[in-house]
Amino acid sequence: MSPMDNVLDAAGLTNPAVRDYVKYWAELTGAERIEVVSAADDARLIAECLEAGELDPAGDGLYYSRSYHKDTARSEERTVVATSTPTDKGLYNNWRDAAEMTALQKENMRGASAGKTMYVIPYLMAPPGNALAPWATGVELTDCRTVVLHMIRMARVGVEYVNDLADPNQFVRAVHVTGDLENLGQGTPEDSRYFVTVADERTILHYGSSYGGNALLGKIAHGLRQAAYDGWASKKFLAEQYMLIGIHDKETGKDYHICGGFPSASGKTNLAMMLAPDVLGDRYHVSFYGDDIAWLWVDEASGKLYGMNPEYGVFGVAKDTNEGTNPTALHSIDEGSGAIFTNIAYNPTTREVWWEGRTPEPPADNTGWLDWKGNAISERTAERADEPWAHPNSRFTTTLDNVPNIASDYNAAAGVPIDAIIFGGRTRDREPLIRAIHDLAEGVYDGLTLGAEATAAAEGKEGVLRYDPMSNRPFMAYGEGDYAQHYLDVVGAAKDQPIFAHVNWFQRGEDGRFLWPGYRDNLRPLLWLLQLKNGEVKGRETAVGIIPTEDELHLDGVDITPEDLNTILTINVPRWKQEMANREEHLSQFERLPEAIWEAHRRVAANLENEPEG
Ligand code: OXD
Ligand code: MN
Repeated sequence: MSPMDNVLDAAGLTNPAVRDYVKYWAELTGAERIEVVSAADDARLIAECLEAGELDPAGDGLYYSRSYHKDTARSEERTVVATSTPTDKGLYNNWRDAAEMTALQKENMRGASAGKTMYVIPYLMAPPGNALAPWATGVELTDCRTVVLHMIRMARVGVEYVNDLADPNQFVRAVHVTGDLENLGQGTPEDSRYFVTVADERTILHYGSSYGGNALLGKIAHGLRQAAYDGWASKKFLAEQYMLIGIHDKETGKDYHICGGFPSASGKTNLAMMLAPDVLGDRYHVSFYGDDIAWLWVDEASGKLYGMNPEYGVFGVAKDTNEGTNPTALHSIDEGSGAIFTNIAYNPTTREVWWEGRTPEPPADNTGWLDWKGNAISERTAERADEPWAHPNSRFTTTLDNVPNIASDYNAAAGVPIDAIIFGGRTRDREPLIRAIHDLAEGVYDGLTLGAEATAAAEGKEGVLRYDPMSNRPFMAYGEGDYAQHYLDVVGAAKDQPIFAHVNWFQRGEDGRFLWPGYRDNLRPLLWLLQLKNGEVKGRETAVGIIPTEDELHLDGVDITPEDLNTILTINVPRWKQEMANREEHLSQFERLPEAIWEAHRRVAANLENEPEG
């Protein structure tokens, strides 16, 4: 019996296919020892990280870490989806050949964990017992201890999730090797990092980062890219970068569930964690299921569309999180929550943390404060005085249980029936507050033409969208045309169709101010949408969908002028016509785009031609 067998036996890891996989990669990466982890190891691993200086204490039951300064975000250019089928190439998935990328990654990883421990993390990206659990099972191998702690917060972790699989081979093989971060040429022509999902082999090989988005392989690489591919290959499900919420109507006793996609920086986490506005709180309760990923499938027994959040935690952006924007998030990282902060500002003396937008001004007395790179704020030179204290992509990691309004059934095997699917971007002048979409094909069409306005000068012309189809641009696993067909097939098979809508909380006035107050008030247009679906309101038909009349929205307590309200409930026809030409160009890039999507596009274009301008 080898020493490695002894470790696997002691950990109770019995699945023979998992054992072979662990041995293969331990040998290839040259790890000095292996350790199989489960959620119960959290406290011990925290203590080890504190001792080793990989974490610092940030209050009672709160922890702080700093990543290497060139390793603070996902790298889209270095992320590829590899398969053996060239027709899997899409516009956005950076398709590469599987054999070529596997060979390259093996060379990168060979011996790269020498002297280190390789942690074995068996995980499940689903509520236990869920219909999609066979696609949600994986084993991450990592040579980074803090990655283990993040994974324990973001996924269900333990050998029980892999030991008794119906097919012992049906698990995602997810290998993470950090590499020598100081010598990887990040962002230069010599960049040697690669983040590869070998989708048709269900193998993830990530090399060259310990930042969460590149290193927590259950989340984005498995939960989005691999799962999107699996959902398509099995014809069974969709994996989407969606938030998922529940709305309980205390008067009627009914429960509703809404999921939806938003490109980054469009307030998805804030929406997911929203509470009802005070004046509506007696009637409605909003509950949180997830802020980033939803898998959708048709339940065989009821024929209804169901959804669930495969994650077990939140990997949230800290910037601008405060009592006004997202009190729920703040309470999910209270003392005792076990939350881990990454790359915010930290005061080792007082153990306090701070990030831009946490309070309007940074702490007045900057004594002892260190910025995200670990440099003393008080010693900054004049020209560096305005640099942010925290990295703009600094994060907090906390489990779902810590979110105060977590849905009571978030962990239920069944998932929840989906009533509505919404898309929303950050659009300054064209998209109304909400427009309900007529049917599935128009819904998918709307998702495919989702985007965020170019902000940085280099990124494009003012008012021109950087398209981000379904908010999945960085996570597309196969061709966009095939993706659209698969979406039509999965949702189209549901007995009750969800209602689709496009929302926009970000219209601005001439002076740049936001016209709609947003945050908790965003519940109001969503309630209208559910009423529309129930036939309780009619709305007003426009060329691009149905929008609420002013008296149909519950507006008690909303701070908005009649003029601004009128603007956000009106369609700007000339701007829409302009946008249609951009959309045509955008969609033409997708191979095998279903005719139903082109028909939806032409229908909307023809409607706009017939709409009076004004
Ligand atoms: C992302 C994330 O990068 O959710 O989209 O972290
Ligand atoms: Mn995300």
